[in-house]
Amino acid sequence: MKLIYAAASPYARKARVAAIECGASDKLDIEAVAPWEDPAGYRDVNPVGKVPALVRDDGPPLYQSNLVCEYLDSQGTIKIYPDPGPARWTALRQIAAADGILDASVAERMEGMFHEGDAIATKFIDRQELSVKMALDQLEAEATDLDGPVTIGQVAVACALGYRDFRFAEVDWRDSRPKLAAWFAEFAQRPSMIETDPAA
Ligand SMILES: N[C@@H](CCC(=O)N[C@@H](CS)C(=O)NCC(=O)O)C(=O)O
Repeated sequence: MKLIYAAASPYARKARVAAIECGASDKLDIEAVAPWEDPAGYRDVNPVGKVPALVRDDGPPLYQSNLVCEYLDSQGTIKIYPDPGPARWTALRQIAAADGILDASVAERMEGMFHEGDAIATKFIDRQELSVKMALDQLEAEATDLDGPVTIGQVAVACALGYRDFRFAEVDWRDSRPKLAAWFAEFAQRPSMIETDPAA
């Protein structure tokens, strides 16, 4: 199977980290694309033109990072999606917060890329930053839920925090969130995170 990704994409990073953590990376080829350039044929793989996408050996391609991650988990040797029960809801809630941070951060970045000067909608940007702040505050309040064996929830949160550091380094998130900062400092040292670091 083949994972189609872009090195700077935090959603694709989530899939790459998940593949490594669940032990599926041996079965995985990876191919970098530039989604914004609409590579020829890519919309046959992912009609909405985004990364990541997964070309499977046993079925049609999968796209949308959480779907890709869940399939990778089914192909791996170590389960990172907890079984049904409270731990699974905790992990899925962490994904919701992490994806919320990413969706708001990417939308904010797009606003800056596609508009200039007075055309930039500051009200829109402020709203995205509020979403990021509130989701980070939730993760800080629930930081003990991030302890324990690696789950997809931890992977998603780490990739969201990594994206903030990568694209929004000037906006400090650590000072008022010491537990989240300490957790991330440790998680960021995992080989899966180092190998997929967009800044490397
Ligand atoms: N919800 C999607 C978001 C993926 C996404 O937005 N990827 C960006 C890169 S960070 C992309 O490919 N953008 C190209 C586009 O929007 O056309 C997922 O989880 O896979």
